[in-house]
Amino acid sequence: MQTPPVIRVGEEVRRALDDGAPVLALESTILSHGLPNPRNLEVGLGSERLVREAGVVPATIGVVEGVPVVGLTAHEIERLCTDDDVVKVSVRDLPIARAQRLHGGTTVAATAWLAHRAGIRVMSTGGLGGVHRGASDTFDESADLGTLATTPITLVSAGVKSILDIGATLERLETLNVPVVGYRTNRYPGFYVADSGHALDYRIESAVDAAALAHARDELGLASAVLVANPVDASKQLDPEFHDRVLAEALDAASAAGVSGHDTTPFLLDHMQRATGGRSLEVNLEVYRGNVALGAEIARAIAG
Ligand code: PSU
Ligand code: MN
Repeated sequence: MQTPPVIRVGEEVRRALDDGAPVLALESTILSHGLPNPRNLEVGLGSERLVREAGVVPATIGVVEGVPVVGLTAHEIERLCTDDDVVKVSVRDLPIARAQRLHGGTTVAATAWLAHRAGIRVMSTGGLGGVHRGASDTFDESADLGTLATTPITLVSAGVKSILDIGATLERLETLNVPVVGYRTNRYPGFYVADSGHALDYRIESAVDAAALAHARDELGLASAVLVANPVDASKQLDPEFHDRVLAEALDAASAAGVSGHDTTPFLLDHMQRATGGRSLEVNLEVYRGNVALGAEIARAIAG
């Protein structure tokens, strides 16, 4: 039996990387586990189109039959969006998926790790994983944080969702030596809302500033990712008061229903979606589009 490649890099991505052309990595857990079908497929293919229109080669990353793929084909993206045998793959799941030939959507952690190994410098996501509420008891903190501490990539996100403990997440990023800058803001965004209520010490004004920051990190030989926090446009955010009320209701409902552990996030997101009449999903898509567009701009600035 032939041994599968360790990482399969798509033809177009390989050529772009060889030529020093800009490439933007995109995650796939958002497709396999984060968005409902068929919106996930529209988002998966639509964001690749957006990246191309910006003159950048998209590299959606995922796992196909155990093989990590950097630059999934449209057919493979469709499979991750529609099949129900697709698992959520963070870094620790890569060997299991490989040995058992599983299909997987990769988290920010696994996507960043694979992108960096393939030589990609920039990636976009919607919301970053972080520290869960109650983590001081449960120890539930996303592997995204630890992985970003040792993966020198530039990551564009709209912060972490407010269902997490945002203050604790920012503290952990500080401990892990991960620089965080606001894109044209000094406020850390709260995914659905432009301002999470937490301040940032530093901001950048342009994609060129982000490229300069990544370059400085490389010159210093630091291994950490650079996080660019890109808020949703204030005119498109969930009304902050409405957001706070719905979130409080969702948290109450979760505790009343005795939901805990890995079931908590899907429960809260589903509750938010129903309680906002689908508005939270629309904001989610808007946020993601914005991050993909900015990521493409940064990829171009870095490729120079
Ligand atoms: N945040 C969201 N939606 C998502 C995710 C995060 O609002 O789908 C995904 C991302 O892929 C992220 C992962 O990397 O969940 C984090 O999961 P965990 O907390 O299990 O590490
Ligand atoms: Mn977890």
